[in-house]
Amino acid sequence: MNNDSLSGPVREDCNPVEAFAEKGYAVFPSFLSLGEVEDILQNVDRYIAEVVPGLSAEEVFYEERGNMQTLKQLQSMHLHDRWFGDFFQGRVRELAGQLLGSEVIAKNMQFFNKPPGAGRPTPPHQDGFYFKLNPPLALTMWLALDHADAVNGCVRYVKGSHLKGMRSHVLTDTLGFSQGISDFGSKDDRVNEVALAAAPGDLLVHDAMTIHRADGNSSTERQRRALGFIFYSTTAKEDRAGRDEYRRQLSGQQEGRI
Ligand SMILES: O=C(O)CCC(=O)C(=O)O
Repeated sequence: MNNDSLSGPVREDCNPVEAFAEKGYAVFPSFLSLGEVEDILQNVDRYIAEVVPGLSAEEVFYEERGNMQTLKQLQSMHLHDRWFGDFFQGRVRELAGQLLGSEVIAKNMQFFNKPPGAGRPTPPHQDGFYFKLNPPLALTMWLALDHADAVNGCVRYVKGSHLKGMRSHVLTDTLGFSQGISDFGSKDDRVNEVALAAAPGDLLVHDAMTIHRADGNSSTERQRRALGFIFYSTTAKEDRAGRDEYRRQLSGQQEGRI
């Protein structure tokens, strides 16, 4: 399925907190200036050159094993580098608190890439399935570092899906996105899916229950880089047994792939 009616990240016509509550996502065009994005990209390059060589396989994923050109995901960047750690505590954290209406925990900072010609699709999923929170009060921010569109795999949200409960998920063979919705593609999913084109500096934010996915990168030259920021509300409690079971499945999957 490929709904190609692309929406650009136009400024919300209502209050972003209300848009977020109603649709399950909100868009913040030009959240960062191009200069700030350039600064991030330089630090990403530095991180890849200096920090990545010392990280474990759970924190660095490649589309093709051993091929550095196909780097697709970095986990927990805030724990390994002061610059990213400070960034995580800044404006993004303040916005997360406003959208969730509570104090927040800055949980995970990620780098997502879809390398040209190699970037595979992101399976449809709800982040809350991975987070194992009760209640599932959390959000994810997705900050575009390149132009993202239907060709190189922009993010697609199913509007209003955050109000319709947790769908069943099954293990996928996509490294970095180990769970996908088993019965995705209903009429409701298709009618409500919105593909969000984004420019460098645009920020997309989605609720932990919002269904989202992305196509692969079918361009031959363009990367599709982004930073992800995950915040939990302090009012949400982690279901430790559920989380441990999920980690067990994930490590089983990684042993088979790496
Ligand atoms: O970058 C992508 O393709 C998807 C990212 C994602 O699933 C997320 O930020 O929760």
